[in-house]
Formats: sequence, structure tokens, C-alpha cells
Amino acid sequence: LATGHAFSPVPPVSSYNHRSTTTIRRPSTAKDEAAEGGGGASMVAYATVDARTGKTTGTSHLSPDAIERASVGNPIEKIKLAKDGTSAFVDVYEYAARLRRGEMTWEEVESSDMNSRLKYAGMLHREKRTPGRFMMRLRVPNGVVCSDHMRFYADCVEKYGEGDGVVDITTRQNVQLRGIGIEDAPDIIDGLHARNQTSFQSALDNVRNVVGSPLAGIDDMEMVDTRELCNAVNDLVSLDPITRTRGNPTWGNLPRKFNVAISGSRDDYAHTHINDVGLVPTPHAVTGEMGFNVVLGGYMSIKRVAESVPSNMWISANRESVVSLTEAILRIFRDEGGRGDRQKARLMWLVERYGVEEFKNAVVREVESYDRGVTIQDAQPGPIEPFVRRELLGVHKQKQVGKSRVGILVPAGRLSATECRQIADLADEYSAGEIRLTVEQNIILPNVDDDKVAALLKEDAVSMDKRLKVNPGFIEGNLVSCTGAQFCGLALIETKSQAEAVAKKLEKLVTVDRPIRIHWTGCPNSCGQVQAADIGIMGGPARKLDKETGKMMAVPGCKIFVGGRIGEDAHLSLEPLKSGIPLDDDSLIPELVTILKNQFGAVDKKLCASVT
Ligand code: SRM
Ligand code: SF4
Repeated sequence: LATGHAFSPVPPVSSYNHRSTTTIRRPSTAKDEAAEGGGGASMVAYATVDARTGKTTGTSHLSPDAIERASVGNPIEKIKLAKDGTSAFVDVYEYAARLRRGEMTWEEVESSDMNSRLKYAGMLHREKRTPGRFMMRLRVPNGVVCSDHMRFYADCVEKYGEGDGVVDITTRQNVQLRGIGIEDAPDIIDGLHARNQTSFQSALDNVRNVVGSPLAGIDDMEMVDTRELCNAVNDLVSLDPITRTRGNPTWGNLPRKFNVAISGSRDDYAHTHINDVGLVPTPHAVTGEMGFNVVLGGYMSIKRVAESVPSNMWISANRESVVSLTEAILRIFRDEGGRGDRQKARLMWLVERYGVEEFKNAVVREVESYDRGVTIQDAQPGPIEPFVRRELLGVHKQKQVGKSRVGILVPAGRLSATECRQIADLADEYSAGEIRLTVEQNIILPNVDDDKVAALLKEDAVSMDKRLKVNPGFIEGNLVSCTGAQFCGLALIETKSQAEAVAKKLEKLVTVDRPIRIHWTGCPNSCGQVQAADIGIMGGPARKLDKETGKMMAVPGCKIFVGGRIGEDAHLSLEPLKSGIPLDDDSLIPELVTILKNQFGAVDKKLCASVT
């Protein structure tokens, strides 16, 4: 696990509280000039240090040019300039204290804090669906947690009831706690920090959870153990170099979110092709040294879905190289990335502005300026012999003799408090307390003694009538779903519960002979990565004949994407095969059955039964 640095709400005594605000010249606009009586540039003031924490502000790390552009940039840029978010966790403590003392209600919390700035503490107000309640997003580098974490998550959410108080495993191998009230947040933050985890800087314009291989250290086909590298990148972005507390303001005012994935094997479990920075394990062709080819710019959004592009860079697979490369790209992105249109602010746009070769040169120059002895070489040739991506669910031998990994389905990544505790108990009994999370929103228990596997499979918590399963069907077991309308205000449809229900129905109707990855996403942001799925279901408008009135009426619907691929042969399916499909069983299920039969070789269950 990453190095622990507990948060202290009391600012450490330091020597750098010398300057709390500064001003820069802002390019004059017609409006500014009119306000100032015409002529001359105006000035913009921003805080450089938060006196309460002694932490520098995110803005203070930006280049003057970036600050100038932010000051005339999109509304989020202006909010970030006006009131920096990197010390917003202190406001959480202050609000919580006042709420607990009955001095205010949550409705009186400043709206920009409630709905935007507290995201810097990982707290996302679910205003539209559960007003006053927050989702708290953690950072779980490489998706490694333990039984104590699971029990703590259960304790955090349980009081909010079975409906609202749940724990989700996310598509970034991460954890989100739900139902949280601000008044309880300090205890959760302290509890996380005591357990070497944090929620800080996990949302808004920050680096997101660093994804690695869920089989790190236990895989006989492993090329790189990604755990130390994910922890190192996580520490880079979430550990303040001066105060040594969680949350690093240096990377706290990026133009947009920033995703890093480090793969450990040819399976590419981390999905390098859909991350801003993807590290693809590749040995050096001449020296044989293990390293990474670097791919850049992959992302999904409403306006654009882009697969990563090769950057013609190769780095050694060690901590110093990985951190230096990430730092260099972050520095360039932070200071030069777009601050205007948020739909054009992801890394890909900057790479395209430079051109790949020029961007590479800029990264090389930046890394050289650190003078750490890190070199960037040209990309190395990838392997040519065929490779079949391996499954994560079920029981598989590890590289350690006598040990197995056991992958367990968590349908749509959703866990109740009870299920969290069941997983913790299983982990204590069979995997020395360790639990791995996957981007498919499932879990793996590593290091299970071979002779204990049979007992594990007989455990009630994973019996076939329960949600958690070791050997689910090929459809049910490969479900991924974004949050959807139960909690997400952007959702056009409910996802997780429908995803689970539809998968069960499909399992009853057809038989397939291989895993079929059905992903659900509630809106075009594609948090559920539908373009990478075998079959992707994206919320969208639909119309259906109302039998009573005889008129067409708007109903919840979807677009269906088919043919996305993951692994070495990754491919994104950019155009939907079908649009405007109503979500009801009469419409969606037949469409899916047809697709499964025509494109994935599915056979009717009845037909199968009659043949056998
Ligand atoms: Fe996402 C915004 C949930 C992975 C692309 N995403 C959101 C918000 C924060 C919107 C909101 O404020 O409600 C969602 C919070 C809902 C909630 O209550 O949970 C949300 N995204 C999620 C999660 C929880 C889906 C899940 O059920 O697993 C994932 C959390 C990952 C994590 O642990 O940090 C999640 N989101 C993704 C991914 C997948 C990935 O990273 O591999 C993507 C596509 C990849 C990418 O980012 O390039 C993704 N989410 C977006 C976007 C579009 C980004 C863009 O550049 O426009 C948004 C909208 C935005 O950021 O403005 C968004
Ligand atoms: Fe919300 Fe849309 Fe992301 Fe689903 S895809 S979690 S609906 S933003």
C-alpha cells in the first residue's frame, strides 16, 4: 500500500506562509476596459497560500500564461481562480462542526462549495437525486484494499440505509461511498487517512485513480509489477511535497481530469487505450530491459471518444522513470492545456496542437530539465506472437506454487454494507485479508491456498443464489455499469439495477460459449465505457406507441454499440448499431438476443436443451 501520511487539520508550522495573495495582469477585454474607464489591462488577484493549512493553492503553481487564460476561460476556471479548492477539506471540517452544533443546515452551505469546490475533498453532492447527500470518491492505487478497508466502508455507509448507503467499485478500480452527509465526512476522512487512503483530489480537474494490473505480483505472465509504480504516481499527485499531508496542490488546478493507467501484462487489464497516459509493458529490443511504451490521449466524453495514440516514447519500468514522465506530461498539460472550451481541454487536444513528435520533444526536454538521470527512448517494437487475454473471474493458479487467485463477481460493482463485510470475512479467512479491485467492478481474492479453494467455493456468501459469485454465467459475469439515474444527475436512464436484471434475463434465454462484456452507461459521458464493450448500452431518447392513446410517447431508451475490443487488439466502437431502443423488456431484450445470436454465436436456451 502507498506510503501513509495522515492528515492533520492543524496546519503544520512552516516558513512559507510569507505571501497569501498575488496579482497578475489579465488580458484586457472590452468589458474590463469599459469598467476601468478604457485602456490598459486589468489585474486578477488569487490566493497563493491557504493560511489555514499552510498549503500552497493549486492556482499558485500555474504558469502566468495559464492563469491569464483561466481568468478569461470557462466558468469552472473562474470558480477555481476565485476560491481555490485544494484546501477545501478544511471547509468540510468547518461546515461539519457547525452542522453538528445545529448552527446551520446543509441548505445554507455556500452553493459553489456544495456543488463544486468540495469535489476537491472527493465529495460530490448528489443534488438532483439525493439532495444534501454526497458520494465520496476515494483513491485506491492499483485497486489494492484489505478487509479492514471493506469493514470501514460498510461502517461509513450503513447508517444511511440500504437504498442510499451503498459502496460502489468503479470503472477505475476504485471505491465510492454513498449517502454521506457533510456532518459525518470528517470522521470518514480521518478514518481513511488512518487506513492509508484518501478521498482528496479524486474529482474535478485532478488526476484520477491510478489504474494498474489487478494480478500484480501473483501472475506467471506478469511483465511488470504495477503496484509500486501506481503508488508512486499516486503519491506524486496526492501528497503535498511541503506539508507531507494528503492532497498535492501542485497538480490541483489542471485544465481537466487526467487519467493514468499502467499495464502489467499483455492482457492490458488497465485499459491503456482509453487513458490520457497509458503505459504498455514492452521490453527493450536491444537490452531486453523491461519498460513501457507510452500511449497518450485516450478519452471518452459527450463530444468526442478517442483512442490513445502511440507517442514514440519508451521508458524504463522503474519508479523514477514513471514518475518523471508523468510529472513532465502533467506540467505541460497544466500550464499549456486548454482553459476555454471544456470539451476541448483533455490531453489529446494538446497533443494534437503540438503534433505527436513535437509533444514528445517537449516531454523529453521537460524530463531532462529534472536532471534525474531518466532517459526517454524511441518506442520499442511490441510482441508479435499471438496472445489471448485471460479471464479474471473464477479460480486460477498463481505463479506462487500452491496458491490460487479467485475472482468474484460483484454485479454492476454495487455492494451493500452486508456484502462488504462478507467480502472482508472471506478475505480474512482465505487471502490474508487482501482484496483486489478490477476495472470490471469485480474483486479478486489473491493468494488463496489451493487446498482451501474448495471450502471458499462452498461459502454461503458466494453461493449461486447470492449476488456475489465465483462462477457466474458468461453474460451476468461480464457486466459493467456506470452509476446511472439512482444517484447521477446527468443520467438519462437508470443503469445498475436494469443492467443486473437484463443480464439475468439474457442468461435464461440464450447460451454463449465465451464471456460477453455488456456495459451500461447512463449518458454519453460513457463512464461505463460502452465504446470498449462487446455490447454497449448508452442511455438516450426513445419513443414508443402508447396502446391506450394510440400516440407515440417519449420513453427511457438507449443506443446500442457493438464490437468494442480490449486488450492488445483494442478497438473502440464509435457509432451505435441501434438508436432509440426503448428500455422495456419487449423492446430491448429481443434486440439484445438478436445481436447475441448474429454477432456472438448465441443459441436459444430452449434449442440447447432440446439438442442435449
Ligand atoms: Fe465518469 C463525470 C461517475 C469513470 C467520463 N462520472 C462523472 C460524474 C462525476 C458526473 C456527476 O457529477 O455526477 C459521475 C458521478 C456519478 C456518481 O454518483 O457516481 C461519474 N465515472 C463515474 C464512475 C463512478 C462510473 C462507475 O460507476 O464506475 C467512474 C468513477 C471512476 C473513478 O473511480 O474515478 C467513472 N468517467 C469514467 C470513465 C471511465 C474510465 O476512466 O476509464 C470515463 C471515460 C474515460 C475518460 O474519462 O476519458 C468517464 N465522467 C466522464 C466524463 C466525460 C469526461 C470528459 O472529458 O468530458 C464526465 C463529465 C465531466 O467530467 O465533465 C464524467
Ligand atoms: Fe453519470 Fe453519465 Fe457518468 Fe453514467 S455515464 S455516471 S450517467 S455522467
